[in-house]
Amino acid sequence: MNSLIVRRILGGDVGAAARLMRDLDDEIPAARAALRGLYARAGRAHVVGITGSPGAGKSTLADKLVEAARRKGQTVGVVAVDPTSPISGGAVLGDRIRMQRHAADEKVFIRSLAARGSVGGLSRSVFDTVTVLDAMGKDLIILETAGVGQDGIKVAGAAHTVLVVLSPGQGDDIQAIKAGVLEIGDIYVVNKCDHRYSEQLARSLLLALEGTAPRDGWTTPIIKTEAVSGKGTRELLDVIGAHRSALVSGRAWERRSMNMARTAFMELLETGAREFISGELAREKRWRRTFSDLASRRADPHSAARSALRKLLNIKACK
Ligand SMILES: Nc1nc2c(ncn2[C@@H]2O[C@H](COP(=O)(O)OP(=O)(O)OP(=O)(O)O)[C@@H](O)[C@H]2O)c(=O)[nH]1
Ligand SMILES: [Mg+2]
Repeated sequence: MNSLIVRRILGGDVGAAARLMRDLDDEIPAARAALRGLYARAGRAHVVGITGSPGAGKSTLADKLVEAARRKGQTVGVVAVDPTSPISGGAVLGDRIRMQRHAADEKVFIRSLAARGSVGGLSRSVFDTVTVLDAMGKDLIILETAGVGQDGIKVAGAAHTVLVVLSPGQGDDIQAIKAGVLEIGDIYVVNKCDHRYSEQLARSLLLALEGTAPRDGWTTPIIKTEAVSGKGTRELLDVIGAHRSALVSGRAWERRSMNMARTAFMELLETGAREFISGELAREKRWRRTFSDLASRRADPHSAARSALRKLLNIKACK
């Protein structure tokens, strides 16, 4: 049964892929078993993460990048992590409608995932979804994350190339630049270049980036775009391709792939450990003594947690 699903997906069955992604999201064990077969066949796609301030134009840009990539004959997968906040509900609906124009193109696969309040704005099934798209043979996978700052930063561990999108006229831009995105961007995009303050933003970004050392033999460029009209998006796709070439020739591709594997692995370990611990703590009776010792200040939380971890995870030396 699983091998049938795997064969179907590898053979390009879009419906089977969509069903598997849904089942993975619902944590159905059979779906995970099918993923095993696909994982072995994945590993060729170029995963491009897009992060940036809310409303900077990430989705519009992703949509135009899909168009540019299709013109070049590339097949594309898009994973859009929707913010769960009800405020941005309208924007999400907008994204869907915008992206719908690619729905008839069987070489494009778009999947929206809810952020579900997980760390880094990356839902747990992001990695699984990317694996399915990769196994389907997509050349390019665009991963749009919700949020910036500490949240958006996690995308760096899930992509080969990280795009940081900023747009003028948003008070939080320089704040966002400071909040750690300067270390994660491989390509900076100043979007909304039709806006009168865009030059100013590009200048302050250039200044902020000055002195950051080139990473993997790549000097971080700043690309100006106007995503609504598509201006600059073809050039941006070329730069994305150039970054891939730089990674491959400098042997950094393997390093990044390894880091992505590590992030996905770590995410599963953390979730597994958290679930295990929650399950254990739910057995109230066993812990009542600990809780009451803590509440009455007979024990302190650090020592109690250390000793509980030692017991639960069988760790010999726990810091
Ligand atoms: N003037 C102008 N508006 C733009 C440009 N690019 C995007 N927009 C508009 O900016 C708004 C937000 O664009 P989105 O693509 O939804 O931005 P986003 O970063 O995906 O937003 P979230 O996912 O909600 O954080 C939309 O109304 C777009 O039409 C641009 O180049 N110029
Ligand atoms: Mg968006």
